[in-house]
Amino acid sequence: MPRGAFIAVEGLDRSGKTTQVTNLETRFQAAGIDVKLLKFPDRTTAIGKMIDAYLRSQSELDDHAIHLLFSANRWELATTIERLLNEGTIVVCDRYAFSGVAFSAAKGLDLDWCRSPDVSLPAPDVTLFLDISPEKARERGGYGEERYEKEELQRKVRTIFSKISGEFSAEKWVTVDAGRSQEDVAADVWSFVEGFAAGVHSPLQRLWTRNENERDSFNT
Ligand code: Z5A
Ligand code: MG
Repeated sequence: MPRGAFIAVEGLDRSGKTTQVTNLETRFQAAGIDVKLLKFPDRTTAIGKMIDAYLRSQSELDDHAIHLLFSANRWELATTIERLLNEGTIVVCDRYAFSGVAFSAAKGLDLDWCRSPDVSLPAPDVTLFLDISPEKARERGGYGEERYEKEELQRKVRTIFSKISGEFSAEKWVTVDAGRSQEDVAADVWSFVEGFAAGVHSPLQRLWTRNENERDSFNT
């Protein structure tokens, strides 16, 4: 029996990730396919509550410490992700480890150091990167109140996402122009993932390890 596909959706602030993952969930469900939507940070866990307080500027943490908490927040769901995939459920993630690396590196931390705590997490079969210019994002109501919602940081984050994307093959990292209408973006997103509806026959890979099909793997 094929396993479920692991689909990550990444992107800048206001790029429409939550809108698009919700739409994907609806489309897979309508097709009678088991799907589970996850969101990182998962603010419901004990670690997630610490992250939430930090993002709302209700607590202060060293940049390395908050980075490790974001990673731990993924690790606490790693076995759940693996179990769901093995049961044949499609897992769709709203942000994943690439956000972790991009935001912390944009703050000035070493890129390879940023990757290390996430090495060997379940690797997405495909990552859809919703790309939007800060100008377009601003048209969507501007940035909010949270710590990272500032244009200068978002520009740096976009540059680092672009660097990360260069490490993956075109099948594994798909950049979608998210500055268009919700319907146009949704049509593109669906065209890239509908092939995964039937499941995946290859084994689940591990993020940033030798067995992951990357052009320029962290460990090689
Ligand atoms: N972070 C980190 O540092 N390290 C990590 O490891 C992880 C995350 C996982 C919180 O993330 C912060 O955590 C984030 C990165 C950091 N900081 N920043 N920036 P979050 O995921 O919880 O953030 P969020 O609150 O969900 O916001 P968001 O992700 O930026 O929004 P979005 O999901 O991309 O967009 P949306 O909610 O779908 O849409 C935004 C608005 O635009 C909304 O009014 C929509 O109706 C509208 N919209 C959506 N699509 C369109 C189109 N196509 N046209 C016009 N309007 C649209
Ligand atoms: Mg969101």
